[in-house]
Amino acid sequence: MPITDAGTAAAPMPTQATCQSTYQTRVADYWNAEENPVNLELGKIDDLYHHHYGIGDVDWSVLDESRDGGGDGAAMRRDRTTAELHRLEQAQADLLASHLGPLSRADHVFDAGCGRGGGSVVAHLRYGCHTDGVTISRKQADFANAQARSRNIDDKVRYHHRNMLDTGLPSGAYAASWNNESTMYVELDLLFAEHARLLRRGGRYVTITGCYNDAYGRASREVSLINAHYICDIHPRSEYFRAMARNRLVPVHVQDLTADTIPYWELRKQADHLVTGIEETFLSAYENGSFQYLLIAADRV
Ligand code: SAH
Ligand code: GPP
Ligand code: MG
Repeated sequence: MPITDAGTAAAPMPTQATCQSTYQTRVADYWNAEENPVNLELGKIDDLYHHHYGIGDVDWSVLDESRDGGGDGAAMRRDRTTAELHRLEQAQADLLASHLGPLSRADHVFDAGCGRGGGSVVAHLRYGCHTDGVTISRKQADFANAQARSRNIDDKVRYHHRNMLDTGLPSGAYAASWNNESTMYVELDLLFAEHARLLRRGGRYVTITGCYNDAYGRASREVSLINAHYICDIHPRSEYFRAMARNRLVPVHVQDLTADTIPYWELRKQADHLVTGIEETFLSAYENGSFQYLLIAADRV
């Protein structure tokens, strides 16, 4: 089914998430209520709102100002730490986007589990492409569309309140698609079947995700705590490759980002004004080998 220039499908599309389970309603409730400073304060810096973690080396000089001195020093430490965490989250988004291309301005891409929309904006600014983002949270979709309007890119960057397993978007219309930290909310077979339906042959799928390590055994205590914290269900690493193979997605690049994300958590742990309480759990999960931060890029064959 062709997509019109404005990025809308020719056929009627559902206006809200369909076939929503009770679990998915609880997940939507979480994201409709979510207002963590670690997400909003970072996003405010340049209006790129991310709900994922960071990668890369930390500039530890951000902590040089005294934490306890009060006044300007403490404020400067807070602001520099906030900016540094945002820089690392932005580096993660840039890495994912770099694996989507090459793409042209005429191409359409699909952002599955788009959060407050930052990832689609990054892809659009990089490639000039059309984007469709989908989130189970109405509030996030409204927020992201308001951001696109204020940037004057709402003709090409669109967000929908939908279930990513059942998007109603047109088959074979997308040159690339991705999940940035959103695969742990769904059954992978259902998810990859929807990506395979939406992607054209030769299209590119990318995910950055946290998975549990089969070589450790089963899900560790820390993995279970992360699941409880976010109301998600982290999959084992093996399941990604099995489910991709069953759904015409052939991995072309796999990168273990675990070592690259640990510095982000080390800095976040020290950001008293931003911590949510999950920081030590992530660090233990990575350090005891039970949990891995992974990028997988695959071709739709
Ligand atoms: N990819 C974004 C947000 C990740 S947070 C980013 O990198 O910033 C996880 C997102 O998955 C949330 O936006 C949540 O609403 C979404 N999500 C979870 N289950 C979903 C489902 N079944 N359909 C659509 N979105 C879903
Ligand atoms: C989103 O980030 C977190 C998730 C989508 C769930 C779990 C991810 C894993 C890799 C297991 P966020 O930016 O909303 O979280 P926080 O508020 O902690 O920064
Ligand atoms: Mg965050």
